[in-house]
Amino acid sequence: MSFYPPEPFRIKMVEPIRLIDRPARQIALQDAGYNLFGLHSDDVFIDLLTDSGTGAMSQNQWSAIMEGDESYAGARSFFRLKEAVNEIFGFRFFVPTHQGRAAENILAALLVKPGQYIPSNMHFDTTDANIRARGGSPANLVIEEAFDPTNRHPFKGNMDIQKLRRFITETGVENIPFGMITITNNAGGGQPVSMENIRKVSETYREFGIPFFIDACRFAENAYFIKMREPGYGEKSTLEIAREIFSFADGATMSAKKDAIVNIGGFFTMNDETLYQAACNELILREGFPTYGGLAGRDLDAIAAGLREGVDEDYLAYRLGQTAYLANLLLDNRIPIIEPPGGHAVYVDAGKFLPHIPQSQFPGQALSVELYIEGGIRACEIGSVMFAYPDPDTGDMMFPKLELVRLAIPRRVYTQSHMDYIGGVFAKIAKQKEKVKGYKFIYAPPMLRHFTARFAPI
Ligand code: PM9
Repeated sequence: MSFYPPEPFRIKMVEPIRLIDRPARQIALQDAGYNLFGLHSDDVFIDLLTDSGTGAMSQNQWSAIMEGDESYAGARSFFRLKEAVNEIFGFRFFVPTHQGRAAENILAALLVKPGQYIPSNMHFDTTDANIRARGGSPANLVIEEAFDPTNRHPFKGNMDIQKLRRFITETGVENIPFGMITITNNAGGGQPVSMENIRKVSETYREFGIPFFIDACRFAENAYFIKMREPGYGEKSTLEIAREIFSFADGATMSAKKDAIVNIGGFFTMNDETLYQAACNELILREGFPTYGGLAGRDLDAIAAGLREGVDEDYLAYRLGQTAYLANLLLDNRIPIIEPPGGHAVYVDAGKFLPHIPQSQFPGQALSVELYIEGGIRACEIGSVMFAYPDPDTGDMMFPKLELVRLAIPRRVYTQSHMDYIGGVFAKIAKQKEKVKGYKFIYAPPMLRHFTARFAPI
């Protein structure tokens, strides 16, 4: 029996949810074109689509919201956020943005030229798409262990340093405007990156004079994994570990909707003053004045409070413990998952679970649909719907190595009985999995197609 850590909070406000009946779920799904993003949230019982912007804010955050200063320029809220960002990230400059992808858009708009390459362990879909939208090519150089779901490497988000060196030498430094790393590695199972690896990545980029930016959405979960798993870090605080992580980089993009536990917001932070000035100009053009960046003053205050709560170790122990509990429930039912579980989600290996469905018929999509029909659970496909692209030279479809379904756990939202319910739904599906059928596209946009594509069962 796996351990469920008691929540380090009690519930002061509740939001009703309900399970509509099976025929109603079938109709809702048909109306949504079998795309879970197309469902009305009222028709979803347990929503594991994303951990982004779906967390429950604390009483401190709600009271900080009441203190929001809505001045157009120079708001007190901006300076409070600046202090929190500086305390944790330590870069010289920062601009707020309305969410993470806006920060990525500014970074890509300013630095990526057509034909250039951006290495990372693995880019998430919005980073990948922002680089491609500027004519660049994202390159994923994660260690090979990341592609072996049952390999229990403690830091499966690590970048392969040999691959990185080879990539830089073969591509040419002049074609690499900056390098990145994503912590934790969302596209690869929410897996952490070790401090040793971050340091080596930084040294490699610095040796070649390549600026280094961290996609920091889940930096606090990553820092806590370092504390738990990396020799020499057990006695350090998560805050100290986070500061050390960022000391190796030249800047970071952040979606505050994850580890800052807010419903909207993000920022772009950096050391280079020229880049900061250019970012301010981009921001003014697309987001807003540099002291509010597309957000209300109250949002800035909620982020400032959330950033500090996000590194609280009681919270992080509960957070990662809840994810591990769900992972163990699935393993007990022989559901293949990426092991060990990551921080924010459990990733089911749909390719292995449904071996009778080929990649071209989207096994991850098929399992996501089944979870909704069987139990009103909404999950997110992270497989060929999200990441299969035609090869630019041959036109052949290039499929990702893994077909995953992500059960992302919103922060401070669901309880142990919700986790037990999810385990029960999986157990039912497992008994009749041979009957699950594949899907085909009936509409797919050219980029980020998982958001708006429509499907039909095969
Ligand atoms: N991630 C997620 O669900 C939300 C969009 S996809 C449903 O995992 C990383 C590592 C992310 C990420 C968003 C972003 C973009 C950047 N990097 O959503 O624009 O996981 O705030 O952040 C989502 P925004």
